[in-house]
Amino acid sequence: MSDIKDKDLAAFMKGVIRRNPGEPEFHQAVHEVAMDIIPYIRDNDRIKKMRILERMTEPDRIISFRVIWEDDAGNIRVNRGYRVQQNNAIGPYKGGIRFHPTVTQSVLKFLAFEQVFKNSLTGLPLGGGKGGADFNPKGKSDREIMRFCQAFMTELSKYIGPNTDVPAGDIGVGGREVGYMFGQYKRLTDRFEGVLTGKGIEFGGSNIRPEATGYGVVYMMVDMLATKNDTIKGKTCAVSGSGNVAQFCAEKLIDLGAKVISMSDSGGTIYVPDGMTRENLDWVMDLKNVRGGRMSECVDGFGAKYYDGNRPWALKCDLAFPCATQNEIEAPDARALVKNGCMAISEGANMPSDPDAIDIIRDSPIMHAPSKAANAGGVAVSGLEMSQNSLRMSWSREEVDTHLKKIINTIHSQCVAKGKRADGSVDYFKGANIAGFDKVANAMLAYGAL
Ligand code: NDP
Ligand code: 2IT
Repeated sequence: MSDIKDKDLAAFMKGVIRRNPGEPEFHQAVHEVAMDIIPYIRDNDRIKKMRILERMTEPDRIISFRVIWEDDAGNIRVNRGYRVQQNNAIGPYKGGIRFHPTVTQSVLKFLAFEQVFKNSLTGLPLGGGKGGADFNPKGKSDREIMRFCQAFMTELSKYIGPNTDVPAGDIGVGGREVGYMFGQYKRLTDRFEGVLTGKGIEFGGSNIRPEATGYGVVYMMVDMLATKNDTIKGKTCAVSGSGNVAQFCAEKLIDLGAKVISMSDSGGTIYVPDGMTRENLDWVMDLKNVRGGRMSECVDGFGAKYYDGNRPWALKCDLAFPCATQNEIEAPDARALVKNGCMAISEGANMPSDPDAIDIIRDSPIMHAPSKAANAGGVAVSGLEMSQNSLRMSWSREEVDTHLKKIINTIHSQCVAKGKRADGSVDYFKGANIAGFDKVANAMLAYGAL
């Protein structure tokens, strides 16, 4: 970041890097926001005097704890758990839990920081947080997963609550893990309350929550294409990932008549030139959610082509949906997307495009919805799950889906309102950053200086 031209931005980033050494993902996420916000607040003396942006980059607190559990062979295992409570200016801390061996404090801080802006964009009263552990769920038995989740919650339960901090799922944490964690919270506290979202439908979960992130990513694309009087139908779509977000992104695309030509996991990518059928997707869902298999098995499963390397971005596509993990679109990937005439990208994963890729895409005609806008459907329906828990009600699939579409549509409108360029095109990154910032900043100002 040594080549930053804006002097205020360079000074600000220098401070962030000094205070948070060795946290490159966090620096990247803050830089991506600050490059839009610093020019935006340049003449706003009140926001500058009250140090709002500086305060937003400092988590309210970070809890880090030891997680001890026993594997099936009777060995004692030690992992590190975290909860980053970033900002609760507009509501209780809210954000997922990630179980993956690459989890570090830096990764969770970037996710928690992003979550603050995302949650603000939803229009719901949700602050931002994120948690997780460096636990690798791959190859673990169901009982090992259960023991880990229980051990993790034994400590986490001290810091969360329905009006304090409400975790949910993320990479490596789905309905099963949320169930184990909710069960342990209930056991420890004797309280049945909306302390986690993404719960099973039988114990306070919301309809459409499993689908919400993936569906929302596609609804954002629908709204972007509508600005060009275009639709999804018949478009060739490259999807990465094969987990929760990728699966329901692919499902909605197939429902809307698009051609899904790829999915991937950390081992490799499947290529289906004529587009996946609903049956192919069901096969993948069973492979990933029930059998715990690898995408390479799709070759025998339904005749997919397969190549090593977990990125589909060199495949010619009209629309791209990164739904795996951070920094999965780098400069060469971005160049390939531009060269192949990709029209638009809707980000399902958090921060999937690295800074060089963002620059390349910004200089191209590609419409590019950032994760904090495009994948906000997941946390938005989590917010609706909290509402239903408070009301002791359960809304129908249709009701929740209608809310979800409306929320994404409003996020799209906010991006357009705050991100419109002089030539009429939209900088969705700038729009999302400014719209997300405004609400949190105004709340912080209302609370006064201390
Ligand atoms: P899952 O655990 O269900 O799936 C993750 C997918 O991404 C798998 O296909 C996995 O492959 C792949 N993946 C994970 N880490 C890597 C890596 N380091 N390199 C390559 N591939 C990787 O997670 P989700 O679908 O829930 O999450 C995917 C993304 O969406 C994440 O960025 C998450 O933060 C984001 N997100 C999730 C939301 C949710 O509601 N679940 C909401 C908003 C955003 P493999 O199986 O080989 O590990
Ligand atoms: O990144 C995210 O928005 C999530 N993992 C979902 C968070 C939530 O609280 O539903």
